[in-house]
Amino acid sequence: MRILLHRADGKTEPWIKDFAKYLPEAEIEIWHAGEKNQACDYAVVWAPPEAMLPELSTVKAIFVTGAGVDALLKFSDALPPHIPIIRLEDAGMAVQMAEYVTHSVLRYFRRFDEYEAQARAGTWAPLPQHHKEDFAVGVLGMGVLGTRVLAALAPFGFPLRSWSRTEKSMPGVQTFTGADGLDTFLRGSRVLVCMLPLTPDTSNIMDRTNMSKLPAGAYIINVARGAHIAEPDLLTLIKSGHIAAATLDVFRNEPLPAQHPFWQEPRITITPHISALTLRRESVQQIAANIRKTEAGEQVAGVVNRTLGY
Ligand code: NDP
Ligand code: OXD
Repeated sequence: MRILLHRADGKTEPWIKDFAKYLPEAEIEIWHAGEKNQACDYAVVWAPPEAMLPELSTVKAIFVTGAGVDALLKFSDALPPHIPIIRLEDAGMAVQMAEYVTHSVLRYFRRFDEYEAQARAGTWAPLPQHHKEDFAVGVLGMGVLGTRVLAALAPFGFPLRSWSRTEKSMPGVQTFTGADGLDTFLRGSRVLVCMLPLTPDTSNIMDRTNMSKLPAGAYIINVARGAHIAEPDLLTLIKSGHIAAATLDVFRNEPLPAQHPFWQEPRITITPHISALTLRRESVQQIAANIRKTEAGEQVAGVVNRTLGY
């Protein structure tokens, strides 16, 4: 069995070693632009270059080394529809998301962002505490990662809400769906956490109209994709005070360009797309298990619905 691997960073050796450990029967072929590759059974990619599409169109399945598949699905029209695209489910990312989002919610709830600014200014001034009942946390997207984040937040006693495409049920979480549900969901969410996949339906979902529905003094945490947020609208609403602060891990253009106004806005906390890193060993183990299942004709989890875009 032959697997075609593409890594944009060129660091393929550790992946080859892990595949040798978890799928020793596989030979790994590294994709290089302009070179003739041997025919492969499977491909393992994250954000493949367009030039790789001919090779991606002949494999039995394409495995994506991430939870989001937007960087591959932008080429969906060029990829034969019968080839399954299989994403990572959790593979060590869910607990990282739980850490990141819990940290961010607690930082705002306990006003540590304001205390950090005070400390820089040499100011000693205890602030009034926020109240949990005024601090509902709303999670957009209740999938593999969103559900884990809600579970991590549950012990702290925040009112919890979620919004998804299909109906969900989770003890202690008020769930919403659809366009009508979104309106009610937003109006009651003091902290809005975005954990949606990027699809035509979710692009720009956090625009001026929707962010204006959040209660005054709301907080935004975006750990999904930059294109979920209309960036100029967020700046306007932060400057007006309607949005108190935002923590952003993802951006339309990454790395965030040096001239981007977000860098100058102290109420925006920026991290470089690290909220849940792809863990190589866990990823290779999951992909290897899924390849074995595919070879055995069994169903695998994580198959992307190309019509829905996730
Ligand atoms: P899942 O597919 O498991 O969950 C997606 C959730 O979004 C589901 O609950 C789904 O609803 C909901 N959803 C999708 N479309 C809509 C819609 N139109 N309206 C309402 N709800 C919708 O994905 P994961 O939880 O595994 O990952 C989520 C995203 O997180 C990824 O797509 C990726 O972009 C991002 N991510 C970011 C990382 C980072 O480091 N910043 C790392 C990993 C992931 P339903 O359940 O009804 O289908
Ligand atoms: C992912 C990511 O989607 O790392 O897995 O962004």
